[in-house]
Amino acid sequence: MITVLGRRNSANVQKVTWALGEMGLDYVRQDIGGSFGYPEDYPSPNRVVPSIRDGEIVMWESNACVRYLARRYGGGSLWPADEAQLATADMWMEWQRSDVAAFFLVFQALIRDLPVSPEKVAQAEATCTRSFRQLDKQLSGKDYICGNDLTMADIAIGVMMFRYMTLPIERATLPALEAWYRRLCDRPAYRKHVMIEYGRNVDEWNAHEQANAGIQ
Ligand SMILES: N[C@@H](CCC(=O)N[C@@H](CS)C(=O)NCC(=O)O)C(=O)O
Repeated sequence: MITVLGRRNSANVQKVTWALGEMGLDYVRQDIGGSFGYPEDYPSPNRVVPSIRDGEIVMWESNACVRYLARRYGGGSLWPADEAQLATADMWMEWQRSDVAAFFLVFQALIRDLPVSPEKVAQAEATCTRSFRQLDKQLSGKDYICGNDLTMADIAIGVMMFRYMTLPIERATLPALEAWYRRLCDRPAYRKHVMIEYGRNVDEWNAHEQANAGIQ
């Protein structure tokens, strides 16, 4: 049985649970991180979530976990069979790590009271718009990032879209990205694992975190 270590409201944990949901795999999730704290034997030395266990394999770093699960269990679907699509998926997963980090700052500042100046938030919002324009271009004429099917790249980037689309911020008009987001919203596993209410401030955030305890 696969074990996911991490609270349900973490976007990085959601990459893993959504991927497992798409592949129809059973797993057990433990509430760790945030207000739940960390057990002494938590695998990741950085004490961030997620980590996963699958038999002898213990690992962390959300995108590495998604790649591992997709390669082992999602051949031909989340892990594309076509080499060109696989390369594209891998590339966009790296893009997520390097180019979409600004969105985390916007989210943390608006909902979780991260102490940053309004100027820094505005700057990060502009960076997000620039990055999401690049993604909009990639998605133009396609259902998903690599073509007609959902892959691990959609998972790594798509987890952030629910928050991006529902935060009280100004958004540029990005037609292909918006159509992709609607497609994600039609997927039962996305609705279950990613479209989770997060509240409007840090108190509501913490209340939602606790309310999600124990939900797989
Ligand atoms: N590079 C790591 C980042 C993980 C990360 O920053 N996770 C956040 C939640 S999204 C976290 O653990 N925050 C502290 C906590 O929840 O205790 C990954 O992709 O797994």
